[in-house]
Amino acid sequence: MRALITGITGQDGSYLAELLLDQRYEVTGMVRRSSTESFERVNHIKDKISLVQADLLDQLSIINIIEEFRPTEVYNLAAQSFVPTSWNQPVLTGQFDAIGVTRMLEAIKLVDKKIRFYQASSSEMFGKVKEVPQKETTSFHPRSPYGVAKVYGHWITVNYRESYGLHANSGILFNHESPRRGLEFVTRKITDGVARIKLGLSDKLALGNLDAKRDWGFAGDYVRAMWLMLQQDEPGDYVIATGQTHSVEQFVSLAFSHVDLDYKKYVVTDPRFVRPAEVDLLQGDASLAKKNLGWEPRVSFEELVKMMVDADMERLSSSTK
Ligand code: NAP
Ligand code: G4F
Repeated sequence: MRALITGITGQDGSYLAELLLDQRYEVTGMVRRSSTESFERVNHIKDKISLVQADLLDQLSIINIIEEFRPTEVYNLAAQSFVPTSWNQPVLTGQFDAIGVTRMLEAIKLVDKKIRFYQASSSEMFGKVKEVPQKETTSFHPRSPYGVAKVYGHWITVNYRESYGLHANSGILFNHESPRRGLEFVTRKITDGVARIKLGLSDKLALGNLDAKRDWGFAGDYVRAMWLMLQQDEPGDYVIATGQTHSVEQFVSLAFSHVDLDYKKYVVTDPRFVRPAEVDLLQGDASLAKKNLGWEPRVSFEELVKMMVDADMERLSSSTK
């Protein structure tokens, strides 16, 4: 089995590469050209994978990589994934997260229609939610250029499945986190902030809307669901979530209390981190994934928060020694 992962240098790409290597796949990662290479998240496995340059913006580079490597499975994880950036760079976000998906699908259609395809869709598509919890049949109402682009990516995946018979799958993943999460996302910003305050490197943490609620799971659990989707006889769309929702404030409170601190003494709100349109509440229903894929999350919310705080404490303690 040969897998091509776009976005291999990201949080999910690194966990998925580990999982596929364990299953004895040959793994190729698509990376975009940069003047400085930062492959931090995959450094520990770099001898076991191949990294090849191509870009979601460049159709020919995608065709070439698929033609040359001939993957049996393609996981399209690459994206401009930070919601606030999508208001500042809406056109680029659309190019990566919407049209980029069409480029991937066109390349597969051209080179080999038997290649199985995974699209990284998002619970941000539900936006101003129409029902609680959200499932595969819940209609979309995205609230950011990112969410809008992901809706396009989702439907073009469905469309290529229905039009050309591709084994094209859309995983509608709710927020998933880990010690490898980018520092700008709220969970990692909090756990990094907690560790800095505990170690005396900082004395406050500025956040935006503390009332927003998310269904947070562990990234290592969620990449297993991606792989399971591509092992089914029939392609499909699946919500992947824990089914539980917590507010940002609850995450903050648990993270601070894990190192015996009272968050009220350190957290300040800053309007710079408040969004023009908010997604107030996400809570997913993953019963279809449980039934068809046998997928269930293994790491609880409490375990996730503690894992992330502990990892940031360890990283920052060793860097200050
Ligand atoms: P991430 O850590 O931000 O990683 C994004 C990856 O995309 C990076 O490897 C990045 O490469 C790559 N990339 C961006 N633009 C590219 C381009 N033009 N050409 C090639 N590669 C490009 O994101 P993640 O959290 O792992 O998420 C993976 C995917 O799942 C994304 O599509 C995201 O939108 C989606 N998703 C994530 C979540 C979540 O909670 N994490 C939930 C639902 C859906 P560089 O290293 O060069 O920047
Ligand atoms: O961690 P966030 O930036 O993640 P968001 O916007 O939910 O998006 C993430 O999950 C999506 C799946 O639903 C993915 F598709 C997407 O790629 C990304 O991985 O923000 C979570 C919540 C928001 O409601 C935000 O307003 O936290 C709130 N928040 C409050 N203070 C903050 C902050 N978010 C950030 N990033 N920074 C803050 O200071």
